[in-house]
Amino acid sequence: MDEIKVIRSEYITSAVSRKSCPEELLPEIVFVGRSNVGKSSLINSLTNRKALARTSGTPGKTQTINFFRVTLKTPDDARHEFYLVDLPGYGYAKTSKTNRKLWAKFIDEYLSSRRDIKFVCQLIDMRHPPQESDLKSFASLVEKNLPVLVVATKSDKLGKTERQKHLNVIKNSLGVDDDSILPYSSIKNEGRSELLDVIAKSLIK
Ligand SMILES: Nc1nc2c(ncn2[C@@H]2O[C@H](COP(=O)(O)OP(=O)(O)O)[C@@H](O)[C@H]2O)c(=O)[nH]1
Ligand SMILES: [Mg+2]
Repeated sequence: MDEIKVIRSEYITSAVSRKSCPEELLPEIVFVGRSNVGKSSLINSLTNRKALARTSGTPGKTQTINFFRVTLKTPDDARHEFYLVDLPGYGYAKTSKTNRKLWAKFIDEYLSSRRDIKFVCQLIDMRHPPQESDLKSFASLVEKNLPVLVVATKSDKLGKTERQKHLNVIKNSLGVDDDSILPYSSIKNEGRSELLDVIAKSLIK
């Protein structure tokens, strides 16, 4: 079978409040995770772009909800448009409490806003067990009845044995099964075609 191709991707806007989210309603695939988990890198890898989402070594900069419009082509030659939505990274130690509360409120409003969210990718750094903030984020998504795919990032940093061990720790601590977790490496593009597959399926049904 031919693979799913990303035939177009463009930055649309950075929203600072619910009101500044795009008016045009398209299906949305959302990405959430701690600062530095590899979210921007994953977005670039998925869209095959070098710097669609800016990556940086200094975490905590993204305090906006960033919308990218992406067009996929499936093997039947059909085109599917969606927004790839990049939420502000959480868990950044240097951020003030007030700031953190504001982010939480904004994210919460967006996730509860009845936009057409197909599913949320909860990114977890595969090298470490989920942190307190990851568990909180995951629980709040589940509580909102949003379908969640756990994406275990930076898979290239682990050897074969560690990899399985760490995946099991993540699965057990979040209580998800094999179908709801996907190892990903933005450097090797591991997991890319699987993620495109999940996205395409969510857009079709
Ligand atoms: N080895 C490896 N490093 C990664 C991967 N993804 C991201 N990184 C590195 O992790 C750091 C943070 O990545 P970034 O995408 O900016 O994270 P964000 O803050 O979640 O957007 C950068 O130094 C990236 O080069 C990956 O899949 N493998
Ligand atoms: Mg980023």
